[in-house]
Amino acid sequence: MKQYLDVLKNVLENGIKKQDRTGTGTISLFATQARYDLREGFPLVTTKKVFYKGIFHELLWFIAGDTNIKYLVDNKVNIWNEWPYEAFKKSADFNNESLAEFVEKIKTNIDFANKYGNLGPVYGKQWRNFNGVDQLEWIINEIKKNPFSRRLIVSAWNPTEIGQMALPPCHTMFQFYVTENKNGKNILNIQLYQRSADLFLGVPFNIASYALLLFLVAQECDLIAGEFVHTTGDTHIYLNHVEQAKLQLSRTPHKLPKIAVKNFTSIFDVKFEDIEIIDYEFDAPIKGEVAV
Ligand code: THF
Repeated sequence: MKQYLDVLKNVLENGIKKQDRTGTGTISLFATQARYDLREGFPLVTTKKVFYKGIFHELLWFIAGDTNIKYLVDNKVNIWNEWPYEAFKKSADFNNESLAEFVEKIKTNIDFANKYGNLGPVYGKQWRNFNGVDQLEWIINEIKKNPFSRRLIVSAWNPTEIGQMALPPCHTMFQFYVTENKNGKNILNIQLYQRSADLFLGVPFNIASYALLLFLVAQECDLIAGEFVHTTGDTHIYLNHVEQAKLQLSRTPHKLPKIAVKNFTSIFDVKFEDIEIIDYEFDAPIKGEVAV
């Protein structure tokens, strides 16, 4: 994962200080690109331990079209809790509950989860129902029927619904591209355009998430998973992540793990338990606060 470390280094060295919505402050650089070839291994950052189970649950949650944090918290994935909690704090029902108490209520009280666990029409909603269009189903059929199309695009950026989202999408759109392979199966590639990239916390998640999406769509369409091209707009390191980023840069990347999905029948029926990461070698975890 030298590519990831190169972007981290580039932003640390060339980024400029920039104020941001959360008030944390960042070092930021506009427009970077990194390429990860899945034929060389699964791109999971190795210079810190990455909570990949959370990433896999999150992707299955997107694919299912779900936008309520209940599925995530039921599966011990706590990466989206801060946003509905902020909304709950502003509601009439708020009684000084802590974030942990809020999450416990989401787990144990279904009416509460329905009322306060929803993030609005975020990723899952747009992938599966963008003003009535099931983009994910459409794109899979299109790759199968018309693999060399130049229109293999899914957009999560829906201006008609942004106002209702807890957070407008950071990964705004992706495009597939099939490369002909005379010696075997054709190769499926994906490019993500991410408008805002939290390099230390979010990006290791985002890379692994889109790599898994590429892997699953390739399985579904009987293609080989090739390159994931990660293009980022506002590429930033929060000021309270700078030391963590430097620590990571002092480490040497390990060889990449492999991924396998057992009992694959369809991308819409993948079970979390069937996704396997093989030979993941990693360095010690590094903590960092998420900016809300
Ligand atoms: N907001 C911000 N500021 N950064 C983001 O990366 C981000 N996301 C999603 C939505 N808003 C965002 C949420 N994704 C973690 C990782 C990904 C997130 C949010 C939080 C996180 O805290 N990771 C820690 C702990 C993981 C754990 O063990 O629970 C980590 O060390 O990786 C961009 O998609």
